[in-house]
Amino acid sequence: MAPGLPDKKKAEDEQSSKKNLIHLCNPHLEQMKEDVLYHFALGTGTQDFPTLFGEVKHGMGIPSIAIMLHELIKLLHHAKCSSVTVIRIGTSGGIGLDPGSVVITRQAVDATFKPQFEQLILGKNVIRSTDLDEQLANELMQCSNEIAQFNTVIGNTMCTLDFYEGQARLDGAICSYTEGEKLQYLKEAYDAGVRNIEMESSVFAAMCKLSGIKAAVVCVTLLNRLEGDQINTPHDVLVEYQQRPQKLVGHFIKKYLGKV
Ligand code: R2B
Ligand code: URA
Repeated sequence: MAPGLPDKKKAEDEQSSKKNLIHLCNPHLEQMKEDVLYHFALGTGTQDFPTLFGEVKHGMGIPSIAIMLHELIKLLHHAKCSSVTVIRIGTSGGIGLDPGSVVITRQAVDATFKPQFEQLILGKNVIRSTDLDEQLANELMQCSNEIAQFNTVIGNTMCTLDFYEGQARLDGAICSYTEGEKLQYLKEAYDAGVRNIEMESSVFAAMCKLSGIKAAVVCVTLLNRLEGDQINTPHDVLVEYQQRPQKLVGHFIKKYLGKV
């Protein structure tokens, strides 16, 4: 519990953090001193689970966001929402930018730098456009200029199917190319206008376009991929970086609602 907070606030905080925890439908577990996860060779008595796994994040990449978007788009339709704008915010690896820079996506491109999203549907390759709303991107850039707290650029975003070989990293479990080949590829990406790499923007752009939803992508870069692959920036710095897209989009929403 946070010290120094009034009792009501403490209780609310405790309740809201409990709400987000995984609920186990088994009252017996609470009575056990230790829980041994036999097949994982782990035990709560011998390992510190929150330290080991507390920061694990599930639900990354195209399949996860596509499933979510199918249902979100249907929800918006059933609710008869109109003139909807959707903005994806998140993290990415930058190319040729100082870490912490924010990229507003001009075009979401695939690993061959084409502004398209390819998907196998009924066994056939279907190619969909990943165009985003240019005016919205410019309005977001204007918001970043207004808050003037971090470097922001408009650039292409490469969307990949994998974090390691798919993003030309040298530190995956498998690597089939040299450092020189990696750097050549990233430089080609840069020359094609790519300023950051992430794993959701292409299907996001394609699905929003097909559904007539105005869309934008705003991602902070956690590292400069021309300088390395590992994300070893201190945790508190990463937390601050991750707030940048939220700050920018928060400003945009307030402006849109006439509150600034
Ligand atoms: C950016 O960061 C995640 C991978 O670390 C992925 O969800 C993405 O697009
Ligand atoms: N997310 C990615 O997809 N790649 C990075 O390098 C960093 C975050």
